[in-house]
Amino acid sequence: PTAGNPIRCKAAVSRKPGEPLVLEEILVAPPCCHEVRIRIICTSLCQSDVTFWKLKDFPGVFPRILGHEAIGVVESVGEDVDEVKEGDMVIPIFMSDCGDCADCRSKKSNLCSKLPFKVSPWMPRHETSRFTDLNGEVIYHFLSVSSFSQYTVVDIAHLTKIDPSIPPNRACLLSCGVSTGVGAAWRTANVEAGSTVAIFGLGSIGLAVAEGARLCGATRIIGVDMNPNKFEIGKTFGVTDFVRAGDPGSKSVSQVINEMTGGGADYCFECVGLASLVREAYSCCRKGWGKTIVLGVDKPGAELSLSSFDVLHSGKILTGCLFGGLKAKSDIPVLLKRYMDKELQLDEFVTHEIKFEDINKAFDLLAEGKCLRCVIWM
Ligand code: CXF
Ligand code: ZN
Repeated sequence: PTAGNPIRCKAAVSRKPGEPLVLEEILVAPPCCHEVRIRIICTSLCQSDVTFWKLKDFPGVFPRILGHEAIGVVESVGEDVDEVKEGDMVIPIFMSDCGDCADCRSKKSNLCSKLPFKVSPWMPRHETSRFTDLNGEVIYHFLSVSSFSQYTVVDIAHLTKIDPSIPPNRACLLSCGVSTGVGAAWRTANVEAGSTVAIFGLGSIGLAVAEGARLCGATRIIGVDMNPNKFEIGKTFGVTDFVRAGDPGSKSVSQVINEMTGGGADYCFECVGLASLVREAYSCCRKGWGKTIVLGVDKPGAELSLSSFDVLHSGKILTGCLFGGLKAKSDIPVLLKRYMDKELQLDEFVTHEIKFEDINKAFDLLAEGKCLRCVIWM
């Protein structure tokens, strides 16, 4: 009978920025009201974990438990939780879907205003921690998920219940990266059949955008990357053309794409996290109707520069999205079904699978650019 009591389990604790995670025993408190304690089955490493692991000052809270792309089983629920019960399979998401604020009720937004997205060290609703180490010291949360622990506590607004028949090492990809990319093409851009798409950066997010664009029926999918080897893997996800960035040649990437497409791509996606690339994407987006979508995360404070005159007579749209603009509770089950129906590819994203004990290896693999998704089994 674990319900109602603290659980002692293993977690990979990030004690100092940029230093290897420390596998240690911790205590996980029972869930408070509107919260759920889950046993993580598997988790995978997303670039945002690495970004925040390395950041020295903002928001410098240590020790903390990173990880936000995962799948788990409900161990126990707090008061006022009736959406899930013990034994249910759930996916945690860093974005909330409360279901009753103005944003959640609108079809047009996935930016919940009841528990708005922030990089907080606490549980989202009660602003306290559920983790302590064996010396009684508080361990902080990350993105409302903290999945690098055998048990974690997640607010019900950040959980989506799923059909347990999907293999966990595939379902966990829908928790962040793949959903973000596919969602950006599907929900945010609303790519139509026959469109031309340009994707800046062919990491997991860019490839997931390609996958989403392919499912939407895009006929031309142009991948842009500094690494020419990315074209091969890109083809698996529907990339039809490749432009190498950073070539010392005379033309900029946007010039090349403008020429290739006779005036720009219908949809451009920035998936690297460089403000300068957003400008590049915007300038090879078709005048009159082109849409540029920002997915990449640049350094806090990074600014965009665009000519006001160019924007004035462009007729283009520039926007960004979190989690691809998806509403977690209603859209994840749709993606999951498309995987089960063999339409959406997930297997191809999983390049590595490792044991929890080896979690630091996942950081090395991602840094070396050798992996798309590394699934970590708890
Ligand atoms: C990101 C989205 C942008 C801010 C940091 C977290 N989400 C998931 O990887
Ligand atoms: Zn992520």
